[in-house]
Amino acid sequence: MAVPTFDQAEGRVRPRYARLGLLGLGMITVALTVLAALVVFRFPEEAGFILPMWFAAAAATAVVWRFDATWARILGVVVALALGTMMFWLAFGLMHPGSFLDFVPAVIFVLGLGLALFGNIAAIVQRRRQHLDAHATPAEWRVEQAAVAVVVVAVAVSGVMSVLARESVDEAEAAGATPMEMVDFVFEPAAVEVTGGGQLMVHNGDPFVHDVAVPAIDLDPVTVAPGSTVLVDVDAAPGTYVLYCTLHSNVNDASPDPEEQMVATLAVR
Ligand SMILES: [Cu+2]
Repeated sequence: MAVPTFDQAEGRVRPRYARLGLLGLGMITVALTVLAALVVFRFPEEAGFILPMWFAAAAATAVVWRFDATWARILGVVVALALGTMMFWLAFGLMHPGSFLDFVPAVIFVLGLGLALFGNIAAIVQRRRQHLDAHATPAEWRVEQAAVAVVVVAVAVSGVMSVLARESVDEAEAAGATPMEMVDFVFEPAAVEVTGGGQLMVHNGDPFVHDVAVPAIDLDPVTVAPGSTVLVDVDAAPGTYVLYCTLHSNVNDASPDPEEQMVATLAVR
């Protein structure tokens, strides 16, 4: 004979997995809060895109938490699916553990998305089958603990890797190299000149990872971690080539617009 819980006393019994669905929505909100804070301070012109996403996540989390009903969970699933579609590019951050602000929000977002969809859908099904349980099951606890553990490990590993991934170039090495800056998702200057066999010295002033690639001369992407400076060898015949950040532009675009994409022109003399 189970002791009635507070919820049962109020006539509401929570389906299994409902906690996981709520945790998932909460994680999505946390990931978007980090991103929204960063965007508002560093890239205010992009705030019009991120703030509605953040608001949708926060509102869905609050509604599911407050109403704990099937209609609220359906709303939670719809919002999670919409955010997963609009923000799918966040998942690319999983490939860059050496860039804290790319990697950690990606881990929290992807994990949260999975839990939000699974938990809320399972809870809706449980409610229909009248399989109710006011207490979290041991399986639910384990999933919750595992999710928290994954986030803690991601923060620790990515934190250490981000510090270790920072590269710099000393003055002697930099002699003769053409400097180039990556800041606010733009190459500065947008046109650089290098002598064949010379070097570019590229600094990343953004809190996100960028890379440098020139497919036309078989220069594969060179990753530049946040705050890092790297030297890039330019070994090519004289000519003018398009230089890309492959993470923030489309290398298959024959004549990319520098306003739209993270590209620059490389002239080799
Ligand atoms: Cu980039």
